[in-house]
Amino acid sequence: MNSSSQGDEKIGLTKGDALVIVDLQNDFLPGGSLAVPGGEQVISVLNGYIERFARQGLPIFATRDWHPKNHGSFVAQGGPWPEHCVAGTRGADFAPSLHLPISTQVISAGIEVERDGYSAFETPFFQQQLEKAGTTRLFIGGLATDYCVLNTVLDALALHYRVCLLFDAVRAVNVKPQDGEKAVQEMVRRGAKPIKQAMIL
Ligand code: VGL
Ligand code: ZN
Repeated sequence: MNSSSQGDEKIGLTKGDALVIVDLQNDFLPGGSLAVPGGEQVISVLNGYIERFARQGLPIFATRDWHPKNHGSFVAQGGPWPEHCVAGTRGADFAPSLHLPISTQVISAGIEVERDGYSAFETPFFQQQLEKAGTTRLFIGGLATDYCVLNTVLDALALHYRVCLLFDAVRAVNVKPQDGEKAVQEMVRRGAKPIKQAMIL
């Protein structure tokens, strides 16, 4: 994706918009057990988006990976990942430098042993809260591009939400080097609009 494909188009935030920050948790950041390369770089960008949504009184959601100690995705259970984001541990806490307002609605995912929880929509509570807030357009960024961001965005599109992908505020695990790029391509192909902060009025 080059910058010209995002153009100089501007986007005004309006009623029905909501910000969704995916899994900005210590374990996905440097020093964490499943650190996403460059993950720390999205924090200041997300703080900028948070400020704009908060200023307009628009809802802000923060999802979190919130696993039981014996989660099926962990190596000890034969899964692909090191132990990460165990509910209640420091690694599962939101990044301290992420300035989440007190009104932020927290959505926990991956709480069942046998389910990956890669999409916040696996938690029915998420969609309920979106409907309650009259949300029609989601601005989604966070970690990781090729797992939780990808799955949350694809579910949102399947449920007919409009989706703006915060292209400047996502980073990929890249188990294979192109995974992040492919994930972005798939999200865009399915209808997500890649945006960057400067486009927001
Ligand atoms: C995630 C790998 C394992 C994510 C969660 O938040 O993208 N990735 N669990
Ligand atoms: Zn996980």
